[in-house]
Amino acid sequence: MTPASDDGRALGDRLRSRDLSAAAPVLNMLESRSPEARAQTAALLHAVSPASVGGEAPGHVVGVTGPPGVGKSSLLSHLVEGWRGRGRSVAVLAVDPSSRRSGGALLGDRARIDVDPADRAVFVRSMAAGNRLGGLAPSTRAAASALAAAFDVVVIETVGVGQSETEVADVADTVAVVVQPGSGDVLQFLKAGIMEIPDVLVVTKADLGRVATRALSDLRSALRALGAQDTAVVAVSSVSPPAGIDDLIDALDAHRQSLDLPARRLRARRMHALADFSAEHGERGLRALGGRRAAEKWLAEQDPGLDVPALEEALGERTAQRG
Ligand SMILES: Nc1nc2c(ncn2[C@@H]2O[C@H](COP(=O)(O)OP(=O)(O)O)[C@@H](O)[C@H]2O)c(=O)[nH]1
Ligand SMILES: [Mg+2]
Repeated sequence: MTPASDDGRALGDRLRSRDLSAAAPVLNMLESRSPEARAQTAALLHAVSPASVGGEAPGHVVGVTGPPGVGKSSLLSHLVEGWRGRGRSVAVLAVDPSSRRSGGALLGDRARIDVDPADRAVFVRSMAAGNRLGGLAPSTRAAASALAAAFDVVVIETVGVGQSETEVADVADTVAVVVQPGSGDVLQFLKAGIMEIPDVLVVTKADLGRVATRALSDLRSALRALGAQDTAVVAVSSVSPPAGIDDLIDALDAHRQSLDLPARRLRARRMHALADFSAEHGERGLRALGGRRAAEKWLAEQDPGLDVPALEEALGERTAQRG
């Protein structure tokens, strides 16, 4: 027997009543691979679905992504403090590439996200990465949507830059791409159209001075040339005295305000179901759906009221019909 506190539906109810202490058992359940946990996860996702919550989960899901060493974790320590200063509860899911076989070499001198351990309105968890750089494990998608029922802000920190390398845009309401001053990669990707225009661009290490100022102006002129001059570009420094943190929080909030949240969340649920389906059934499963593009197209035609477990079930039924 599982204790009642580990029951998926009970945990979902706790999140819905904004019981932040549910976060740790929720993550334990989502990361467990037992068959029992799978059924409980479906119950949890149902309990935090819009139909159960009575609308989209209130939290702001923010993706923070960029190459290793750019300063994401250092920045998050300050962002968490800034959000707390505004009275918001924060959960951070740090997707850890060290669990990948080749990941160790990427890490260098990595900072940890530094938070007040006594603050119960802050939850930080490292999670395994998906199969590709920038890829998310199914448990991270589930965790983000579940925790958004309870926390004011849910951050997913991922490593990656460019197009094929990041899945965080499928999950987050707002994606901040973090740029290293003096490295032209994001600029080149934007100009070449390889990378979709992020919701917010962040230039880190503003304390480095001119190289950071240049990165800022180069990005702004590239955005203007692309007709995306409204995209916020914010410079921050995570060394004392920290700078730009409030501006960044304001920029993230402004994006959230301007967003069609139900549309973005609906897409996130469909992509989540497809990701879970392909994690379970692999390439063969996708082929049985006629390929990824066809599956996405079909999902886009389904009832917007379906939650993730229902969408997964529908995908399974579709392979059975086609097969
Ligand atoms: N000068 C300077 N160094 C920074 C800043 N932010 C981070 N760093 C350093 O950059 C390195 C990588 O930072 P980290 O936060 O681990 O980057 P992540 O891999 O993107 O999470 C560490 O040595 C940090 O001390 C900053 O604002 N200014
Ligand atoms: Mg980091």
